Amino acid sequence: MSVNILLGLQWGDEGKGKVVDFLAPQYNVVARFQGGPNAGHTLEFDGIKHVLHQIPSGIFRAETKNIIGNGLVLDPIVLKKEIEALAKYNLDLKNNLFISKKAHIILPAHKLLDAAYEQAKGDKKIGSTLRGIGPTYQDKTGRNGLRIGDLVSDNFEEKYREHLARHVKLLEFLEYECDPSEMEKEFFEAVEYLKQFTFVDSEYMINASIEANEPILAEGAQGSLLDIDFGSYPFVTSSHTMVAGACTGLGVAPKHIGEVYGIFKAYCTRVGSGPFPTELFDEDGKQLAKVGNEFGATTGRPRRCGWLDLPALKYTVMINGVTQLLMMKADVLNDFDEIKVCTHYKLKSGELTDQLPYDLTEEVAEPVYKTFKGWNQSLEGITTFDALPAAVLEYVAYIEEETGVPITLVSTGPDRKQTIHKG
Ligand code: 2SA
Ligand code: MG
Repeated sequence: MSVNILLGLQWGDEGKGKVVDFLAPQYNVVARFQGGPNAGHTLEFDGIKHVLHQIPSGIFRAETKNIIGNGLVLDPIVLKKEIEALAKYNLDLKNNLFISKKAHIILPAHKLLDAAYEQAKGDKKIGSTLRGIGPTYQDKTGRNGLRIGDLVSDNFEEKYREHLARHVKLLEFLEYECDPSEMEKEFFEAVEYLKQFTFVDSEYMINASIEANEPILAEGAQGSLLDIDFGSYPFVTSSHTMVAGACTGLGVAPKHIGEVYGIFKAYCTRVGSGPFPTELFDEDGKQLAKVGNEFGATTGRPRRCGWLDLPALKYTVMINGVTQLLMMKADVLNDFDEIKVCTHYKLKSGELTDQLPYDLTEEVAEPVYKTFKGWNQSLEGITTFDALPAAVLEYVAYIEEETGVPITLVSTGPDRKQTIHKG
């Protein structure tokens, strides 16, 4: 059995949490492969709204094994809170949550370093969620990190102090005034708390599941345009948010990859700094933000909004080998008389292109739009593609033709039930 991968094709917040939850019944295993507490996956069902950060979105299905892969960076303090917030649902986390021993630990000082680096950037801030993601991945690739497997070693505290000494020097160098010991008590309490859960060699676990023909879903966080290599660098996150990240973040060979579900919003949003060619500053932008309730699920920050960007979508479809497209939040466009899609960029050189230039900010003069007639009606109660208004179908068909990939799911609201799926 192969591993199907679900990932965001824009700047995150495409609605991945909802889709994984919707697809989860088909899978025995749901695994996260990158990112950490910077992610916010919102699930809504039976009138409950729940946000997950580091725990895979299959957690609400009792029969699903949920794996936190080696590619993540984990904050014990946040994870403890996340687990405690799930207590009211009577889930059996000791039996269906598995944490890779090779996942790296976000230490209290990593969060301070995140803030220190951002402060040092002045007006070039990348708009980090300040969850310690960058500094922890930096320590990982710099071969200085601490991993979940280290938590159970007798000298964990000693190792912690060695890292702290190095981080304190860095903080001093960055002239960032803080007291890293402030979070220490909470950190060590969380570390003790986590020891009751199952730490695994997740690469063996997942390959055993492949061998046993169990259906597996790998759940991406953030989006491909925030990928450390292919995103709008340096305004990116520090992990591989693209399909290859699932191979390195779980220990799955490329030959085992099956379907690649690419999730995108019917428009675009971005939180944090960085180029966003189709960003709207007018009433349309305000309407998208308001109707779409566009606020970060982790930090509550308002998201920037704009029209769908096809050059960017085609790019992320390409680098991920997307086999099915899933279009989210179509209902947010319900009340627009006209809907626009950016088909090309006009470059400052005067040239038209449908490819992503090296530097969007420096090279793009303006987006070139194609205008569609809006559907001007509610999509409430529609359960099949055939029943969708003609204008929605036209929009869907155009995106399919441009990307060369079928749209197999259209979401018309946050609830599990508001999902139109092609069989
Ligand atoms: P970081 O935290 O250092 O990895 O941030 C680097 C850039 O990546 C962006 N980023 C995100 N963009 C959208 N959604 C994210 N997750 C949360 C959510 C965001 C929130 O799901 O709602 O609540 O604010 C996420 N995480 C990282 C970030 O904005 C920086 O541009
Ligand atoms: Mg999110």
